[in-house]
Amino acid sequence: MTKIELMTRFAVAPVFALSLAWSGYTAEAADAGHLPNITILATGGTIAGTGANSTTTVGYTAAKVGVEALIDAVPEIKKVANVKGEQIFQIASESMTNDHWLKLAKRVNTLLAQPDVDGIVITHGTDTLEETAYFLDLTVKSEKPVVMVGAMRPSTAISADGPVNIYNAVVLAGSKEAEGKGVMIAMNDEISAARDVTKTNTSLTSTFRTPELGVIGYMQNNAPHFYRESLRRHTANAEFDVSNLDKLPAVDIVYGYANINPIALNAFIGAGDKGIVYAAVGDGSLGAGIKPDLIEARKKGVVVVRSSRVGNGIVARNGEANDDELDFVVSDTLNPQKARILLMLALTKTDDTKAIQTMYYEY
Ligand code: DAS
Repeated sequence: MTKIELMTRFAVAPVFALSLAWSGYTAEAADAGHLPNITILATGGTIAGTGANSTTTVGYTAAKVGVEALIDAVPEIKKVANVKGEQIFQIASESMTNDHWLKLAKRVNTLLAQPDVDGIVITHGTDTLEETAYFLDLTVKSEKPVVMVGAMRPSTAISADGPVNIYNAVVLAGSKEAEGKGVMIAMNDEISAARDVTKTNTSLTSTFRTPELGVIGYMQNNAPHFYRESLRRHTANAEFDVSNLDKLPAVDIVYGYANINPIALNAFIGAGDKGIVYAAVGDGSLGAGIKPDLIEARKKGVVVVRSSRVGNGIVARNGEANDDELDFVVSDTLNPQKARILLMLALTKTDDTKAIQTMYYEY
């Protein structure tokens, strides 16, 4: 065992065992004869990160600890599920790409098609966790639970949040109540829906929030407690099939701000983008410095989606711009990074803006 793994096991197991004692964990609670079969797909991130010492919570190295060490650091997992680990990637999630997403979605669908797999947990960096979660929410072809989990403190830190997050994610993925809820995020004892959750703080363990629409439930005392679910289409009820896709249409995001200029937009158009998401100010407002170029982009056949940098609320169709006349699409409540994901997948099906607009109201 490497020094890192020793540190990892040493640093997290006692803390985690203590926290389980507090949560009233009883090994007998799980009926050993009927444990769910859960596969953990590890992709890297802080949850697999290591720091120079136990007080290092920034400036550590992400994506260092392997999936088996993550599982070994939480021995209680094996009392609530039959767990298998796969190291599908080992990257910090700021480096996640469309290619990673396609590979991950295909692997998830292959595993969930197996009768001996009851659910999947994906350990992932927090920086793009919400994006991967939403991509899977639109491309997983199963009702079985898929739960994403990360950590804001490296595995070597005092009170690392990864172990209890992984434990809760495995319990959630193995629970009947989690079926049909879409891709979920289980962190900080909360259960969030992939469509609406977003990272709201650079360093707090409570960073994943759904500011106005709220969490869908809590993890407490080794069980999920649900209070609502998303009304939007997802997973088995989604129309997108990536099984035969090797790449996704080029879609980029242009960020809106005072004194905006069209240089970045026109560079994307010149590079051949099929779609643009404009992260506009306010309710999707188009400043004089960008509107003509967005109109020109549409005339060249690029699908233009008005989203908002504000982060919450509906971008109203025909509100701040005449979308009917300009043939633009609005993102509804999807933030720009998620609006990009839906537009990429929409463009694998159609370039008809009326059909694409309908997708933003259904997903
Ligand atoms: N760099 C971050 C990432 O991999 C670390 C983390 O928060 O997981 O997303």
